[in-house]
Amino acid sequence: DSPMDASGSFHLNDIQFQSGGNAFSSVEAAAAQNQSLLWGVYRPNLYFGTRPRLPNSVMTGLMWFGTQDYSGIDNIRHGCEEGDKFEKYGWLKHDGRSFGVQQLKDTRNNVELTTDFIKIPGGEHGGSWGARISGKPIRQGEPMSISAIYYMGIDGEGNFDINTKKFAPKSPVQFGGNTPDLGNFEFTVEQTKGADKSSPIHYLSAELPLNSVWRMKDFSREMIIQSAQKAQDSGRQFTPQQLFTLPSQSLGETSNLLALQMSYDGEFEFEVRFNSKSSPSPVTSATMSSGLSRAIDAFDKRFERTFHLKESGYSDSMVDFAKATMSNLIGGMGFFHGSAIVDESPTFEDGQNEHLEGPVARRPSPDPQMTLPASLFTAVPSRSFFPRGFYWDEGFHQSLMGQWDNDLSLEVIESWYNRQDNDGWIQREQILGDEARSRVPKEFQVQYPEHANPPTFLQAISCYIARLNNVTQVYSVDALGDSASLDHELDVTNARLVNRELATEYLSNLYPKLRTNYQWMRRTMQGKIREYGRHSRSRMEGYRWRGRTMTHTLTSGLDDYPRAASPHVAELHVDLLSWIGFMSRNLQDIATLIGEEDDAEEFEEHYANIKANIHDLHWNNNEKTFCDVTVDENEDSVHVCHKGYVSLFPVLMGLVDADSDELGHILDLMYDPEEMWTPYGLRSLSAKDEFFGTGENYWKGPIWININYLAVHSLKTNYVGKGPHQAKAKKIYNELRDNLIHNIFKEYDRSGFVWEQYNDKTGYGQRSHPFTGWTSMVVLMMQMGRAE
Ligand code: 6A9
Repeated sequence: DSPMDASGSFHLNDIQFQSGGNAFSSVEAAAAQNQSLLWGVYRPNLYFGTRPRLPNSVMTGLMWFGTQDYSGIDNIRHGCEEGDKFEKYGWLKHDGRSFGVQQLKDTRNNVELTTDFIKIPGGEHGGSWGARISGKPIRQGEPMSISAIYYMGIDGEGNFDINTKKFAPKSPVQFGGNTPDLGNFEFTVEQTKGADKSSPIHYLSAELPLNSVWRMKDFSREMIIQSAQKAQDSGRQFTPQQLFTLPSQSLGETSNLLALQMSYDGEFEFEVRFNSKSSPSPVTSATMSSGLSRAIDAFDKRFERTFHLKESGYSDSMVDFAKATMSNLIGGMGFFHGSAIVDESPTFEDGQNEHLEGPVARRPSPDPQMTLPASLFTAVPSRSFFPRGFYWDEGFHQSLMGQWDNDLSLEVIESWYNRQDNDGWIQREQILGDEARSRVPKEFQVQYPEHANPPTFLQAISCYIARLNNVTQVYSVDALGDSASLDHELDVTNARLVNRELATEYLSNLYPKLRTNYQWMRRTMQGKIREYGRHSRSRMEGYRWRGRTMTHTLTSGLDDYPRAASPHVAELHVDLLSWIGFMSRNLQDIATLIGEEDDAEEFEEHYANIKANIHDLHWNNNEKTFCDVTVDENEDSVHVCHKGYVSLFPVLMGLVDADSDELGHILDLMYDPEEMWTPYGLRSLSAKDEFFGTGENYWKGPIWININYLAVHSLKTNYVGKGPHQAKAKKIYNELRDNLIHNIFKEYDRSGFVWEQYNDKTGYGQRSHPFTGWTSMVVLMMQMGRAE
């Protein structure tokens, strides 16, 4: 018997799991997660850097600069910067747990770098790992002179065993160390190509205070300039390579930092190996090589098994594009730790000062404070421009990542909900610690506890539930023999997918937080509804984004999208009501799953009321679209209609019935080239809107992939094959999906990157890059397939 009931929801307790399925106990599962996710390239703001998922511990990183002339020192490569003008960079393959392969083309320095990362599990401290860094000329025949610095530091308790009095590094450089949380370990740095025994290795050893390893670029540069000045004082002539070197000295009696500098003319390769002493299986050059080739092979097979792209007829280059896009999202995961800045001072009551703009003006006495340090494990929208966690971006990221590695994604989701305060608020932008803060202009640093952001994590969680549902079907059909051949063996990536107890435990632990967050949204974003629709029972369901200024509603995520001409407390936002309806429905599913029947009933009622109010409050029958609401001079409710993404939300969230007239009109709006349709995806604002393409033109025309993904996803799940508009829905689904995939791929091919948004006239990628945040939803769209 299928555990699904007629409505399509199912109960975890009814699921028959395959015996011999994942037999992890909950403690074992948690330990396995911690072990396999302890180490990573969790410093995504850097071109290459490693750290464990521990607050004050070992951090390593790579820097390099060109020595073909004397200006290279002013352009040390370290943090991902668009100004470095690489023609391409990013993880081509990365599985999130065991390995990654990255390629970087530093055009100005004529060097193509490869950074391979491989972990060798074993022991009690997250195992060992190795990095292999290699470089070769991009343009053969032209000179390539590179000075590379690799640094290893401890940002907290612990020491390196380096004899600071007489340290004379020679490849392989080997030294031990220890920290309270990693125990004893050993680092080895070995030059494997492009150097011989006589090649000098310059170094710097130091005893650094807490919270300074992240400043290594500035620190190294300063030391190099100092020693260059000394050298020049001697009156002799030096090549840039001879001149710009670390001073080869130790600052301090003991060491918690070692930087090694190796210089090359032409091809090179070196390895950095970290051996955990508790592990019986050491990482060596040979185990790295064999581990890497095994991991790459497994990755390719698993990618096809997960997404079936080759099988669906995609070319090799498109499959490689999909791999690189997902890998840079996963290789862009970070572990962040530190204080944020929050202003919890009271705001004016609604009704007072109702025309005041923005969070600062709304506070009689602003009081920004540093919070206690906290941690977050998350992917980031863009390694170069926004290398930190963003709430609504992350829900998209996890819809894809969960498909690849279920339990990794659940770790990230849990990490975010651990950032929720008792009221139910989660900071929209997670700027944790000085390193993260150093990338954010002052005026954007403060977070305000009345600021929300779209609840996309519920999308990620609903994807998890869909996967559970799928596994259930696989395991509950009679053909158990067949399902056994599927890869649901004891596997750390899907323990909480194939094991009923673990899934129940996870969702039951998460659920109270989801509910608190939902209640917080409903309470604090509550709107003032002036006119009740015909469904008086639904009068409460109307909402308004806080944190609005005349020109921006950052909290909505659609920053400069046009809203009512001036902010007003009687405004109602149709995208927000849709999001809250989306929450009600998803929470109902989750509550049902874990047996919270009463709650489920309550959510169901909210949902029905919201659906009614979407229509009653927000549908404009003259414009044939959904609109925001505000009041006019006479305080009468009026619609504010700017056709574009905001108008689509009720359809994006599946709140509009397949057989409604409204759906037909919204589909027409999408498909009209004079409004939203382009050959590259749906533009954010109708070309007919008075504000189209004006001002900052961020969400006033350009094409964004997150919203396009929601459109494609909703068309497929809610409207294709249903009701009187199904032919139109299918046509739009197929064409839109094709347009998006082909343009994003074409632009990747042309420019080397995926982008933050795409130009609605040319299809060109624009703004931040690489932006493998929600633009990576393209992989899910590839997987979705055509509707026949
Ligand atoms: C500015 C500038 C070096 C804007 O992808 C993250 C967010 C989205 O959540 C949002 O919907 N992006 C979108 O409208 C980028 C936000 C960057 C804000 C910080 C700092 C950096 O200067």
